[in-house]
Amino acid sequence: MDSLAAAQHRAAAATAVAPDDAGLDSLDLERYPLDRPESDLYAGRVAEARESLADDGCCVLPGLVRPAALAEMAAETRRLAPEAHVITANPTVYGGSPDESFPEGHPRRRSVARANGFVAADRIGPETRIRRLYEAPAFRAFVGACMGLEEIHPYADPLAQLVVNVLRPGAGHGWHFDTNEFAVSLLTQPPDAGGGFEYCPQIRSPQQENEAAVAAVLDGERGAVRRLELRPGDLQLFFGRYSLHRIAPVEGQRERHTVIFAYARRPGMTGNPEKTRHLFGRVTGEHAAGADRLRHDGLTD
Ligand SMILES: O=C(O)CCC(=O)C(=O)O
Ligand SMILES: [Fe+2]
Repeated sequence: MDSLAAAQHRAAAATAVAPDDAGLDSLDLERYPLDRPESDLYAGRVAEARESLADDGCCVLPGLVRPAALAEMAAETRRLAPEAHVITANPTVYGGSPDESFPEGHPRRRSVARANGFVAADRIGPETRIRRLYEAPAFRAFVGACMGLEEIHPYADPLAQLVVNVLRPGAGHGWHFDTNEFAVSLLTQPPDAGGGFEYCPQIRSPQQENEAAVAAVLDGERGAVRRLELRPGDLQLFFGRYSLHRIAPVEGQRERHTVIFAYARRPGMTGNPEKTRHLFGRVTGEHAAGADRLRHDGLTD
């Protein structure tokens, strides 16, 4: 091969996207070169995300999804939204039923209003842009790198690993912790008003539940609360297992739709059966088989 042909060959090899990574076609790869992990720009994006996560427990990647792909994703979430299972019970911030054996005011004794609906992962087909992006190894590798981890895994829960969160007018999604360590959200349809994301960065840790601080937030204390206005197409990364968070009630006529891409540090973990039944109205064989016991910390779900 002469040197020009060799250079062209190298350039083509460097930009060729592996078939598994076809879902990267939804992203603005000029701005976020997920197809070029060796590039300086990639390293810069990862460094920015890590800084923001360390500082704040949350990070936003503005405009990661291309506008044309976002329009198709929004059409997908609108089509799927009627399949959402709307939550009616009000669990604790940990997802279980309130437990009267805890003292008055303790977060395990208090229920929190939730009225969101989830479209489960098994309703989201392989042809959708949202599923294709979730499945792309290069997307997962980038999310892991931003989180400061060598390797992350798809959350093995067959219902909760990829969901559309649907908030109808008037509905909010009360204070809670997620079971999986980190979540990535993409707003596909903003409401007319309301529906803001609020969070308390790393209010608990694997070593410390910090229930007194959680109770204070439930009592209306705002000192630890931060607020974020997401725009459609921005990707938000945060530590949902450690950062208490909620979505304020949606105002106006339009539903709020987000896609939640869920990841875990280790393979095989699923939600517990009680929480799963509550969130999705059903469980699967994996839940019944007890995969939820694969916890790597002693925290309450
Ligand atoms: O819809 C969002 O922005 C986040 C929802 C959320 O916290 C969750 O689904 O656990
Ligand atoms: Fe959450």
